[in-house]
Amino acid sequence: MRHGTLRSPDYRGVPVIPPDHPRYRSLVTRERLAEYARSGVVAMEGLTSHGRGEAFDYLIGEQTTATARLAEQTAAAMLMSARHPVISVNGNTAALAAPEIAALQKACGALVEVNLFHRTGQRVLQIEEILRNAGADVYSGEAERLLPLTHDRAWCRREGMYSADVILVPLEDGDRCEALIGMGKKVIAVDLNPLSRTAKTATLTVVDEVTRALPEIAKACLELSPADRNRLLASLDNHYLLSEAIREITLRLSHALD
Ligand code: PTJ
Repeated sequence: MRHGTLRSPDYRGVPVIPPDHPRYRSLVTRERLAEYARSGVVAMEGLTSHGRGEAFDYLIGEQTTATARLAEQTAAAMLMSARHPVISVNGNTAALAAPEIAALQKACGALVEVNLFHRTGQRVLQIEEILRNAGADVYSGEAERLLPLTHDRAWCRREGMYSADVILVPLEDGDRCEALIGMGKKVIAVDLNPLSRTAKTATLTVVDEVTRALPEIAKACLELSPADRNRLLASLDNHYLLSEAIREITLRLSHALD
């Protein structure tokens, strides 16, 4: 399986999705997720998460909005100013964006750690391998049940997520975000749904598709000056960013049939 390229998975020696299909990119992404679900990397439940994400991506026009770009720059400022930044990766994120995770790690120096809701030892190893094959340096020490959660997202590494001050959590469910905030950490969410519990709980939410968001954050990490970073951090207002994301969606909907 190749990562980061838009190749149609070819089970029988014939391309399943013709490249001239108007929804080629979206269909190939679905095929990729389905294949990863069959191999156990993506949880079956992750397919429904992807469908929800697709629906919200339609609503923002399948593009990075002005508000998302501001959030991406602010995310870069948070990562670059952190003492111990960590990028948390689950099955969906690894399947969709392993090369983008590796590139962001290179740009900001964060530690990359796998953290799963539907956790099995086998899935952790599979996802770590995908990340390593994509060029990421994965932190994979002994995991312990360290986060105040009753489900398996509680498992993390003492020197990793548990000690982090800033954590990037793409495609998250709300519980852990809340727990991390309760532990005094700053959480950056990447979530196409501006109404989700994660989006509302995080310190900063990037309402953008993960494969668009991560390269924008990486680019900003390399480009922002210390003065830019300070300005972005001083004006961080997640309520404003979410209201603007909802306003952009409402505006698009009101002109949808023009
Ligand atoms: O791999 P595991 O076991 O850790 O499980 C991962 C999933 C994704 C199943 C788990 O975290 C989960 O159930 O997540 P939720 O609660 O469905 O939330 C995922 C959020 O990500 C939803 O609000 C979606 O709108 C959003 N989302 C889905 N795909 C994308 C996305 N946001 C950005 N880019 C996407 N491609």
